[in-house]
Amino acid sequence: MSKPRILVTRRWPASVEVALSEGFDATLNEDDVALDAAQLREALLSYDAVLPTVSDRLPAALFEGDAVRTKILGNFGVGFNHIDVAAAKTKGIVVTNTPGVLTDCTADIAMLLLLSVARRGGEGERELRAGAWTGWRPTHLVGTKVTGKTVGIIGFGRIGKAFAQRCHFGFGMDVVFYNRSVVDPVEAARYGARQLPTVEDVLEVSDFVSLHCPGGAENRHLMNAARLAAMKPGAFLINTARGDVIDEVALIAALEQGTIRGAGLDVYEAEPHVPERLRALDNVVLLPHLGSATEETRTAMGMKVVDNITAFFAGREPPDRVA
Ligand code: 8YV
Repeated sequence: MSKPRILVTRRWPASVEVALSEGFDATLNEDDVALDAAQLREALLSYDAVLPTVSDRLPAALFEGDAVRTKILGNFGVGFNHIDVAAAKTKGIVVTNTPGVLTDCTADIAMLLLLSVARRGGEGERELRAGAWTGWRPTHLVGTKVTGKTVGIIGFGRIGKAFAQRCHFGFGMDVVFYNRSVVDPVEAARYGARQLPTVEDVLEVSDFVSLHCPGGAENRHLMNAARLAAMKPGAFLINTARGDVIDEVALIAALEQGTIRGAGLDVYEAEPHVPERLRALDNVVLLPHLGSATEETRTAMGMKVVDNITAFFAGREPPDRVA
């Protein structure tokens, strides 16, 4: 029997590409340039499996028509708001993701952003590299102490919990969170955290707010102008979730006007576009979507995709089918 034809839309860790090429009739994207809508549509017509990443937009329109050949989308990543899962489902296409393996590294990046923005690490690095550091002085780049402060987490899933653990047990912070379902207080206490009933309750008491909820329609612009205004004066916002969870235009205004003190961002509304007004601000630390970017994690993510499509084509239930 011939091997399933699969398309890997970007370059993946070498060991994973080897595994894919051994198990499947795999086409690799040698150039590593993001595919456009026409190429993705063509891929759905000609491959049994397409393995997309967050840089591949798969809206409902791409699934329309009768000739779709793809049976599974093995997404490289835990977030899948770039795929219209409902539209895929109407074509009988299974969608899988890679939960669990990127939890620690994404929580680490959130911590890195929190520390960098609080302690003005980005500003300091830029100043030094520009040759503008004039020497030590008591008032130079004075930031905000982290220990003893309150951090508010929006979304208490795997990554939210791992971040809570770091904040509470590693950095002596008080941790509160909002989650759409109720979390057993004993479970929450294991991560040093306490649930509050609403997002507003969290914003009211938090010196730092960190977003760990999914992107997509349900949380689009959860942090809008009103919620940014409801943050404590002098508070910081951290986002390692998805860009669309924040109204970026409202965020820029809040940062420019000093409604909030700073932001640490790893994700943006229209990646890789990052608005110039945001890039011009000193009180932000901006990373290019690095949440899961470690050798260990990217390899583990890839191997999870291999497991998912292997199970699927062997007639078994893929371990990470998304609902
Ligand atoms: C991934 C992420 O690297 O898994 C996710 O949801 O945000 C990233 O860490 C990216 O999505 C690659 O597809």
